[in-house]
Amino acid sequence: MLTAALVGLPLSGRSTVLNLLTGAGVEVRAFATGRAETERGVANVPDRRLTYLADMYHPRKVTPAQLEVVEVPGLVRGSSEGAGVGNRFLAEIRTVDAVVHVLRAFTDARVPHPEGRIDPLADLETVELELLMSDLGVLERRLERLTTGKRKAADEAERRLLERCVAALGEGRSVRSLDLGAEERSLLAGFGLLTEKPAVWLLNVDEGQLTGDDPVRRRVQEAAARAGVPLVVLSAKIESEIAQLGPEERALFLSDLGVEESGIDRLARAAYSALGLISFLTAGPDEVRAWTIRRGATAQEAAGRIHSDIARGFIRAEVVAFEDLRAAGSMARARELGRVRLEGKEYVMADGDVVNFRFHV
Ligand SMILES: Nc1nc2c(ncn2[C@@H]2O[C@H](COP(=O)(O)OP(=O)(O)O)[C@@H](O)[C@H]2O)c(=O)[nH]1
Ligand SMILES: [Mg+2]
Repeated sequence: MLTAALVGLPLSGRSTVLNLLTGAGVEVRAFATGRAETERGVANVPDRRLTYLADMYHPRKVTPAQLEVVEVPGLVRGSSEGAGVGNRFLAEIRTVDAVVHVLRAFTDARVPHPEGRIDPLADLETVELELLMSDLGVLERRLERLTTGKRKAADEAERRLLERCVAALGEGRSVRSLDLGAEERSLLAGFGLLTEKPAVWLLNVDEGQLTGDDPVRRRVQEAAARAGVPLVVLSAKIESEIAQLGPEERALFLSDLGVEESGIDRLARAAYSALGLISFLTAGPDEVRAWTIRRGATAQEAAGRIHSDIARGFIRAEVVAFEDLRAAGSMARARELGRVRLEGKEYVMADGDVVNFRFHV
């Protein structure tokens, strides 16, 4: 299962968001206490296609896609140089697959901001600088080894690549922003560079900042568009209230806010998508289920997600796009309309493909 890390300054709302995503029951505190462990949990990725298929098949079980979420504690200004406990956790972020930057825009006198002012873009810069410095340290140590050791021709390509990365970081640019080929990316993969990981920004706002022309929200939206990073705007406080409601009240509450979906649901899907993941679906009277694959996975790889025997004995995949199935109203009708295709091993799966694999054992 792939992992997304919630990263941010203390008291930005990470624990609140982790609880909302995973129901992990992590303690939420109004003051930064310095006590710090990595908290983790598993989040369901909400998918309305599953609800629709469940209405169609009345299965015994509905299984959504999932991703792991961890809260990275203790990042403050100076962490990469050993301030606070942050340095330890920078190493921990190296193992995750994507980073969610939790940015505080809410104002609350009972929750003191560690830097004494509300400025989400400045907070982002503070945290990104720590990630950048940490990457710089990793690359410089490696470069030193490459230049002082016996110089091998095979190391030359790596050395040039690392120098390019170091130059970018030195100018305050992330490794993500570099235009790298597949070979270069795989050379870098082992370093777990923090600024190379896909990112999502989460702006945690007050209720009043959710709608209308809020200048803070607008500035962050513009910066996200410039950086090409997906942005989710939500109020963790309101999301916590929504989470207490039953399904009907919840729908009413959301329609009062003028939205169809809670911010937390949007966040889960944004992180899933930033991780490069899509879902294919299987449906029957036993189970309706979303299965996670990488974007670009083939039908045979998808079959292997369910069982290695299905991949090995793969004959054909019967595939219908979810939207085609919905338009047809039933699998039988979709078949009559010629919407159900037979695909081979090499077929590249699309998000929302409803699939039945034919295989021999
Ligand atoms: N007013 C307000 N308070 C919030 C919001 N999100 C979190 N908080 C509060 O801020 C404090 C710190 O939240 P927490 O999730 O523990 O932050 P963390 O340190 O980043 O894990 C807690 O008292 C939360 O109740 C919000 O959207 N609005
Ligand atoms: Mg916390």
